[in-house]
Amino acid sequence: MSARAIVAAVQLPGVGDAEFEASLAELRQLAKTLGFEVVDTLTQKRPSFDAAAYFGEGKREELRALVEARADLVLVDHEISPSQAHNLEKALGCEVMDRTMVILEIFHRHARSRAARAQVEIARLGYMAPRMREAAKLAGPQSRERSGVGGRAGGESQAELDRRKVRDRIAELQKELDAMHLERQTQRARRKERQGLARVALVGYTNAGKSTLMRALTGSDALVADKLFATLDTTVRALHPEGVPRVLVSDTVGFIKNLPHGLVASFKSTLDEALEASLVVHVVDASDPGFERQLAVTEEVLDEIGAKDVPRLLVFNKIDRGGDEADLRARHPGCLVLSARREGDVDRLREAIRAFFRQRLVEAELFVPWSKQDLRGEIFSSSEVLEERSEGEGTFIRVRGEPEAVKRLQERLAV
Ligand SMILES: Nc1nc2c(ncn2[C@@H]2O[C@H](COP(=O)(O)OP(=O)(O)OP(=O)(O)O)[C@@H](O)[C@H]2O)c(=O)[nH]1
Ligand SMILES: [Mg+2]
Repeated sequence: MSARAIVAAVQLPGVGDAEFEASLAELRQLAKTLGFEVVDTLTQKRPSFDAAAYFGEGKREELRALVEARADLVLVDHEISPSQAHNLEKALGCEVMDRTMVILEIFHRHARSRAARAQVEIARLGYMAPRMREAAKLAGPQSRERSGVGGRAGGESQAELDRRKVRDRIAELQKELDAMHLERQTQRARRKERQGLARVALVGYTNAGKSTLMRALTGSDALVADKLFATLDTTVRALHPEGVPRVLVSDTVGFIKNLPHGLVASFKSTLDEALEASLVVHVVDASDPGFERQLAVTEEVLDEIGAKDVPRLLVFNKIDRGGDEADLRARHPGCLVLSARREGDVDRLREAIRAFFRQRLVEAELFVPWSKQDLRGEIFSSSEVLEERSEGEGTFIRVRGEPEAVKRLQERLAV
């Protein structure tokens, strides 16, 4: 049987009803992703969070009665301090998870690759460390005595020891990640050499349909799921059918409101893919009532990771489920409105991507002497051959390709 959860939140004065509701709905979706059954929602308007226990005393009692009657845990729609969490748990007599912890838990469960797992663990340790300190503080002085046995460094408390362990572990993971990062960079550089520079990254809010579009565009088998953060690793595939230039598409981790800061930092390297792309396709779920906010959050995170200046193509997806197409077009000039479920729509997106990369192509005439005919393979694979004629000392080949690819061919022929 799945755990029963109550979703609970304080509505602060500056937060409108629609925004508040959307955020609660999102937390319910997050809870569902973790396999919880959400049995109730409890909210309270307050000028600020209760400093000691997030909710005021009356609400805490109401919540406690609800928990006793029908729930196993409470999910709070804010990040709360370690002592607030601890006091709230004591008052309610059940486990309390805040929004950050819920998201971290999802990332933890969905992480597959070595890199993603290490990144999530760093973020989790960063989140847990102050909470461990809080628990140790509350455990009192006996925890200090415990550290005396076993001949550990004199006077070091259990909490200090734990803290050092956490720090060491984070440093160790970071070292691993740096090594993986370096390896990825080398791979990427090699890929660039071999396959050219036409890169497009699909980015957007979680559940917007990035992986669905990835599948449709590339014929790959990216994981698609009606879950939040189904994708944690970047995958790269060629746009299908292949053309010139060969375009590589990458699918990336989704964004969310209040993405825990530890995660923004750790997923930065994953999102390097987006930074290196020549084109960012920003996918938005047009059928979601909160899509404007989701769009804004994604733009913010893109800014934060330094992708502000990468050319953007805005794509409103899921239009088959809802959304006002005319309004979207009027308000976001140059956007595409489509459904990943309609083949014709996906063709339009593919064509828009191709058109973007075609604009950058240059034409050049290469002279290939007989002694360098072994370069023909490279010429044909890295650019489009428009015309070819043999004359005297070799062949003239007229090509169209990416500026970098053409330049590389010219350099190879010059030596
Ligand atoms: N009706 C409809 N559903 C869609 C469309 N595109 C995607 N979906 C559904 O939306 C859900 C999420 O799709 P994904 O492709 O996994 O979304 P994502 O952006 O990759 O999500 P994360 O990896 O979690 O960030 C799935 O259930 C899809 O089948 C669409 O155009 N129309
Ligand atoms: Mg995905």
